[in-house]
Amino acid sequence: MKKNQALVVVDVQNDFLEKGALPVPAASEVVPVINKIAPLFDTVVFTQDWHPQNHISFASQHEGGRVYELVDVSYGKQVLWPDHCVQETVGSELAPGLDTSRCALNIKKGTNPELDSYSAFIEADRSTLTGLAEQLKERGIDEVFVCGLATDFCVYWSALDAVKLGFKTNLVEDACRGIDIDGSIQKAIEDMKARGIHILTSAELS
Ligand code: VGL
Ligand code: ZN
Repeated sequence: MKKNQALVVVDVQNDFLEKGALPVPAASEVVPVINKIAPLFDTVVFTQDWHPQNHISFASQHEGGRVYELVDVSYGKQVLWPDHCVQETVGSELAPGLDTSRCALNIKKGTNPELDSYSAFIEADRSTLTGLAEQLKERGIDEVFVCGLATDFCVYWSALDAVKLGFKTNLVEDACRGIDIDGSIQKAIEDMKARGIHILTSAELS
């Protein structure tokens, strides 16, 4: 791959694996695919969902809150999730077997108790930057290849924001798995295509 291209590996963490707190079906299948493509890139970013124990996205923090329920919060609608990816717990660690030897940047997001961040670039208030875009631009990167978990949440929001922030954006589809609430994976893929995100497979990279 070229110097101006980065691989962005979103949230491949224990809590999103099959036995985790917020399991993504077949999630661990992305690990060998990511390990295969990471060496093709000079810059590899690993993001981690990194919540405090009292995070606003946890159903446990809302009276009568139910998992997958949509509630109103100060910055709009928030899906309520099981407690997941709590900072410094096993659940928030990157998945075992994931080769991070080429990691250039590690972004931790969702750290503010009052604010979620599906996106690796812009938090859910749609204005707070995580710093990733700036760090990539400093390195001369203007094209990203996004993969990881979950296709229909953090991968989707990260890819959309990459476009918004001026990056040429690609999705490595077989290096992603999704949660799929009411067809949300297909909806996310269609929306990404409509916004000019190039969908490709790992076999097309070299
Ligand atoms: C994610 C739900 C809640 C994700 C993170 O990584 O896709 N999904 N927090
Ligand atoms: Zn989260």
